[in-house]
Amino acid sequence: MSEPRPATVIRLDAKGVLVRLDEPLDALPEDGYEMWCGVRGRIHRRDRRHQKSPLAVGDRVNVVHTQEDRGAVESIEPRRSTLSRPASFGGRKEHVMAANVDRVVIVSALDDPPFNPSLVDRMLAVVEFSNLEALLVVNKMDLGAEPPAEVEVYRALDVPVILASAHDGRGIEELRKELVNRVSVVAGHSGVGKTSLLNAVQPDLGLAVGAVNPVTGRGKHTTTAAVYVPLADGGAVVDTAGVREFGLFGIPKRDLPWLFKDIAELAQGCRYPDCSHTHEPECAVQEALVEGDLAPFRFDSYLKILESLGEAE
Ligand SMILES: Nc1nc2c(ncn2[C@@H]2O[C@H](COP(=O)(O)OP(=O)(O)OP(=O)(O)O)[C@@H](O)[C@H]2O)c(=O)[nH]1
Ligand SMILES: [Mg+2]
Ligand SMILES: [Zn+2]
Repeated sequence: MSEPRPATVIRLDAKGVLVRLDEPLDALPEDGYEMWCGVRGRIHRRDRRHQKSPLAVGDRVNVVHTQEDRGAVESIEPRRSTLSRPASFGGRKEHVMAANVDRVVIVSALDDPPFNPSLVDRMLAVVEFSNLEALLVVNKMDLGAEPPAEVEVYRALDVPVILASAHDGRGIEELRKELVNRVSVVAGHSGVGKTSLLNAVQPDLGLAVGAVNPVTGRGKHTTTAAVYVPLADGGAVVDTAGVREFGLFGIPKRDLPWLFKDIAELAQGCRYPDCSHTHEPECAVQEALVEGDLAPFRFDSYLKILESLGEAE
């Protein structure tokens, strides 16, 4: 049997784990980079019992070639970052959507399905908690004249925003530049055009896209599992399956005020250092709301998450 070689997990399904080797191997078909692997029993589940699966797309692994186009995962490297959500609503198991990423590209559509600031805010909180960078893409800008009003609020929070359309090509060059030489994960509701944007950035990808259901206005969950796509100019992107809800995994309720940058900054003026900004006297966040110095939609998102964390605990 051959010696272990470093590789990246690019897909996971019932057939096993598809990896991309750092260096091609002559014995493998096509370009020699991809190999289907099983996972050796002894690494299965070690340290990752609370996770839906011990491996995630983006994981760095060491693999051995066994026969034809197949091999086995021998060991898993520690992760430098993760983007996670609960494996089920209110569940205790973690679903790692992508590992070893630098940046989360939050995609929302201008319309069809409608722009959803509360999902953007949830994802920004998770990005902050996970020590990742955020990039917001408002796709389908061909469907209207004006960007959503919330965009200015995000820019003021230092979140870079790209106004794009996978259909007419605006913003695509800008997005391509942002994706190069780093690893990004693209996330958002089904049908917002995550996969269409990646196909526009790199036209030879040919990933499947699906129409939005005209009756419900929702996407049809065309992308069913995360897939890691190396980019021609360097770097990689993980395309993910659209989410209906973006639950927060492992975030203690008391940390939430610090994950909303605008609220965290205002909170320095609150009387109580552990102010939840919901009922306490001399709350600078409440004052800012009255004065118009905090966007009401941001506070609404904060409250909604606070309530949902209350239910889960
Ligand atoms: N008008 C318009 N439609 C778009 C644009 N981008 C994507 N679409 C359409 O939106 C639908 C959904 O696109 P997908 O790329 O499959 O969306 P997705 O976010 O990957 O969806 P899931 O894989 O289900 O999570 C398709 O019918 C696309 O043709 C755009 O910029 N403008
Ligand atoms: Mg998709
Ligand atoms: Zn307060």
